[in-house]
Amino acid sequence: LPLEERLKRRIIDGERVGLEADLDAALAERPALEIVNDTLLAGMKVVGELFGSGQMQLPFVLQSAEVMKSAVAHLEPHMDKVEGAEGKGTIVLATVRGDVHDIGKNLVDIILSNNGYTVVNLGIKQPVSAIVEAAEQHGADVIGMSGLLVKSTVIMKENLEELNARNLAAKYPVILGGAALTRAYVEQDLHEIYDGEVRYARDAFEGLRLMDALIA
Ligand code: B1M
Repeated sequence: LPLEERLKRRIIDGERVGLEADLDAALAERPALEIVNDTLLAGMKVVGELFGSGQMQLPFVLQSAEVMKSAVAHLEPHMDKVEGAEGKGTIVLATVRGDVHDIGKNLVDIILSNNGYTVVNLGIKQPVSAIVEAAEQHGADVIGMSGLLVKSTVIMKENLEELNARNLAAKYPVILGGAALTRAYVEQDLHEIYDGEVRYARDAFEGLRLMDALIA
């Protein structure tokens, strides 16, 4: 198989042996972020389709996710960093309660960190109380929530209601991302209920553009 195709296959098959050598070969040809976006994410997309249609079982999805994480970790030092842009602002980032998906959230962390933002990454399955505490403790400018399950879209709504109830909505603009969300759900339905700013990020780069806009 050609290199790109082989890398994509490694994600789909959860095959780690030889991964780093292939990534290094790809790095000689293309920037790290392009490898993630065009090749590795394409592999994860196939995994999602296979799993969704019952052709792939959960343990294999987990293996694919692990290989994806190793690949991103290997590529991360090669990603462009905007030097001297530190201290642009702080975001508290979390995968919401009940949800373990964190590959997308961690990509958001990398992109924002590399572009001068301080990211307080709380991890997965975070209750709203932990998110609020961290935001207050770190003087966050923005709260970012990620979640991939349909259930998580409801939790995000509840979390916004909790921020309203604590009178924190005006203080914290919120960025939401994850596969089960739609722009309409966030920018119409959730926008209606939240007393502050709530925005949808389709991918990590839109997350970055939103941070720049919200903090400016
Ligand atoms: Co799960 N899973 N999974 N899974 N999994 C999905 C989400 C699913 C769509 C698969 C499917 O059925 N086709 C489905 C959800 C269906 C639904 O809710 N209707 C599903 C399911 C059902 C489940 C379980 C319930 C399965 C089970 O146990 N029976 C279970 C849930 C456990 C739980 O959360 N309580 C489960 C478990 C797992 C694994 C642990 C095996 C693994 C996760 C490993 C990990 O993350 N550490 C896993 C995986 C890998 C997937 C799929 C295949 C791939 C997700 C992924 O990493 N994509 C996924 C299929 C899919 O999404 N279509 C699926 C790559 C990643 C980069 O994309 O996270 O969307 P994503 O991030 C994007 C954007 O969304 C955006 O930026 C990123 C790209 O730049 N973004 C943000 C995300 N967050 C953002 C935040 C921002 C800004 C942008 O600002 C705050």
